[in-house]
Amino acid sequence: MKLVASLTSPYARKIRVALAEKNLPFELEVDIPWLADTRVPSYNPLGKVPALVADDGELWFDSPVIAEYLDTLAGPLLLPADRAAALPVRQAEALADGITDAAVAAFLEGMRPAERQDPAAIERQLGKISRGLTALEARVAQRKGCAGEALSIADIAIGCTLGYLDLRFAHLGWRAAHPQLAAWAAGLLARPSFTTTAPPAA
Ligand SMILES: N[C@@H](CCC(=O)N[C@@H](CS)C(=O)NCC(=O)O)C(=O)O
Repeated sequence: MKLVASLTSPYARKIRVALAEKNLPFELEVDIPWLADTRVPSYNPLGKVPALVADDGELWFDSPVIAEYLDTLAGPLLLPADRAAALPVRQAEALADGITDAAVAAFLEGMRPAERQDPAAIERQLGKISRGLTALEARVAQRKGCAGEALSIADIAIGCTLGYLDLRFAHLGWRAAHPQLAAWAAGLLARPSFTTTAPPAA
C-alpha cells in the first residue's frame, strides 16, 4: 500500500505513527498539497493529505477513515471492535483533530501578508486550542477514550496534535499550562513511532 503524505502534516503523521505501531509495510509518497505540481487531488478529490492507496487499488482519505481501514488489516487494534466502547475513543480523536484544525487555521491566517491578516480570526482559533487542551487534559486524567493501557487512535491523534503545537506554536507554552497532559505526553512522544515521524524543523 502507498501513503501520500507531507512530512509536516499532523494528520498524515497520525497514519505514519499508526502504520509503525501496527508494523505494516508501506511506500511513502511525499507530496505537499499546496504546491502547483501536487498530485494529491488524483488520490483525494479534496486535495488533502493523508491519502492511502490500498493494495487492491481502493483510495482512502481522511485520517480517521484511514485508521479504521488499517484496523481491518493487521496489528494491534487502534479502535475497540465494540461500537459503544469505540465512541469515547472517537470523541477524544475528534477533540485532538479539532485542536489541530484550529492550529492549522491559525497558522495559515498568520502566513497571510500582514495587512490581510484578521487578528480576530486568529484569536478565535487560539480560543479553540486553549479550551481543547483543557478538555484533553481532563480526558487524559480520567482515561476517557485515551491514555488507557493499549495505544488507541485517540492517543496517536493527541500526540500528533501536541507535536504540531510544538512545531508551529511553541510560544504558546502548552506544557506549562497543562502539566498533567505534558507528563503523560512525554512517554507517548518518546515512542519510536513518534520519534521517527517527527516533522522536520519549521
Ligand atoms: N480531516 C482531514 C484533514 C487533512 C488536512 O487538512 N490536511 C492538510 C495538511 S495538514 C492538507 O492537505 N491541506 C491542503 C488543503 O487544504 O488544500 C484528515 O484528518 O485527514
